[in-house]
Amino acid sequence: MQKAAILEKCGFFIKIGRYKMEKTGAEIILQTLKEEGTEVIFGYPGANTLPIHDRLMESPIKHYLMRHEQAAAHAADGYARATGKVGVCLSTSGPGATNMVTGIATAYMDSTPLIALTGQVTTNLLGSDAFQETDIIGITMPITKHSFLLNDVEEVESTLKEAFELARSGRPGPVLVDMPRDVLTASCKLDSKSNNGQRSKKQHTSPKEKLEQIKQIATYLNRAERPIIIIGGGVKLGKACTQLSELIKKGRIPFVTTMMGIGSIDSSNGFNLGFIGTHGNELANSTIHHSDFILAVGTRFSDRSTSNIEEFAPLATIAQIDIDPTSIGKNIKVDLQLISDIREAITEMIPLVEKKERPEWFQRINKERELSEKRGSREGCGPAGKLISMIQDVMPEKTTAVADVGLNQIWTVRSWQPKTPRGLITCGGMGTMGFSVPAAIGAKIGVQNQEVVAFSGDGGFYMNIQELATISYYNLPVKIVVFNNGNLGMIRQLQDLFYGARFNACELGNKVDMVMVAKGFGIDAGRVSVNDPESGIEKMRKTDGPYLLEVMVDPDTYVFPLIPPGLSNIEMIYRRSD
Ligand SMILES: Cc1ncc(C[n+]2csc(CCOP(=O)(O)OP(=O)(O)O)c2C)c(N)n1
Repeated sequence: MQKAAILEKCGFFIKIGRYKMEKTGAEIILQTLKEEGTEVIFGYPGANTLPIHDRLMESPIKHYLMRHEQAAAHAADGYARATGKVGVCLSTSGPGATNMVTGIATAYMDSTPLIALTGQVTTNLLGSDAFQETDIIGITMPITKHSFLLNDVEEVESTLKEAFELARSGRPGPVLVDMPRDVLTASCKLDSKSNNGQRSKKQHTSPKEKLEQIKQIATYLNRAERPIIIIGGGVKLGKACTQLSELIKKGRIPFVTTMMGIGSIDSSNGFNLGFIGTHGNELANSTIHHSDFILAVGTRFSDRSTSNIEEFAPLATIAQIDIDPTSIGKNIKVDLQLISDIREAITEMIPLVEKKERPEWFQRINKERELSEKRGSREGCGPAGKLISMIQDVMPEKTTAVADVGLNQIWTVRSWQPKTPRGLITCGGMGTMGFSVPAAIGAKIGVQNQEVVAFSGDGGFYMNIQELATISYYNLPVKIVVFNNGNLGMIRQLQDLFYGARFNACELGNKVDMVMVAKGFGIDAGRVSVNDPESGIEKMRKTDGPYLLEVMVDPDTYVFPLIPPGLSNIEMIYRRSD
């Protein structure tokens, strides 16, 4: 057999110029991505994705070569969270695809719109344990909105369009498209079986029913003496921040947020009581506890927000609005429900909400605020929190902060005051260590005119340390702040408080010279003590390119207050000795 014929049979051959009117699967994918607004792909190649990488050379879409597929998914996730667009990541089959799984699950838990493209062995080998074959569809079904296998080149365009529609519609989330190599190299006429991604849109509630439910919620809200609004991540995703802000101001209703909801509404309007949950603000938790009516918008009441569900908001009637029917009543029994686009629902509710002063409710809240400040609950972030605020003070107003996981995450989300809904990015649902650096790469590429600072602990930083090479190679001016306490700090705190200070498997040690490591990757770096950070912050600020600031922290620096596991959200502890 001739070489060309052999290559074609093996699914390697790209038929350039042979079928002038036809396109290969790879070309169709890139053209559809472009039509769907994709400007960048975060990826890592393998033999099974080479047909795409080859065609990418002629495409206006820029491919960023990450150093690990997990990081490619986090970068696409960070890009999506920073821009509101759909992020796209690409890996090869087998190990490349499984490496992306953690990143896909992270996006799924926080409803980030993402397209994960995975290479796959040729269709004739599917199910034969072929080299680098993995059933990535089976693996990812529970962590995607849907996972598609491309069986036929004629389905490529319509499937990809459907994937985009799914990723961004309703409650957004990741969608995986698995691409056998022979489908990428086969060709067909474009549009042959296309349905242009027009899915039948499910109507869950009739408009009349919906209006009735909106009226009912507004009536409860107007009658309530101690109402409160809980803002979840769905408010940003549903682009309902302005409308909700208007409703809050009109009804003078205090609000709290979940961790994902932080930054949705301008905190300086005086109605923000902070965020709720295990590591939330005391005032937010206690106000929820005493409220008589809760309007929960775009939140699924995760266990991290509610703590002990049996004792959550014992006095309140609860109304929940969400676009995702499966989120309604999923974790907490609710009294009133509305399945709806949040922006539409709130817009319709504004005229129905009465102007009220609520002097007694605010008096009570202010008293509680004073008490909690006396108990010292605001100082729980200590010197690390101060350093984060100092960094925010010297950075431009629209700087985006990306938090990792651990004590550093709590320090960051409690201390960084986002000025825009997308000004603080963190992974709430999965709590994935190693998220911040790759997500900051994606965010920086998405919002190039804005500064991006990643905050991490030493443990999380090691988890995707290879991405320093990506930052350095593309000279991305990302700033990285690593809190180095030589420990898995949050684990250490839990062992200290709840396991009789029997520390095990939490010490990382201080043998690694992070400044030298960063410089080895070609990134300028400096080290400061958390108590004396000015010079380091200034150097970081003045550096045009990427910069790593290593911040030395005492391992006994913890985060307070917190709700011990299993307790209700008013049973917080304030110090080690409580
Ligand atoms: C991938 C992953 N593995 C394990 C955990 C469990 N975990 C949560 S916080 C934490 C410690 C984080 O340590 P570090 O990154 O040093 O941050 P610090 O708490 O010291 O700020 C660990 C191990 C996790 N969230 N993610």
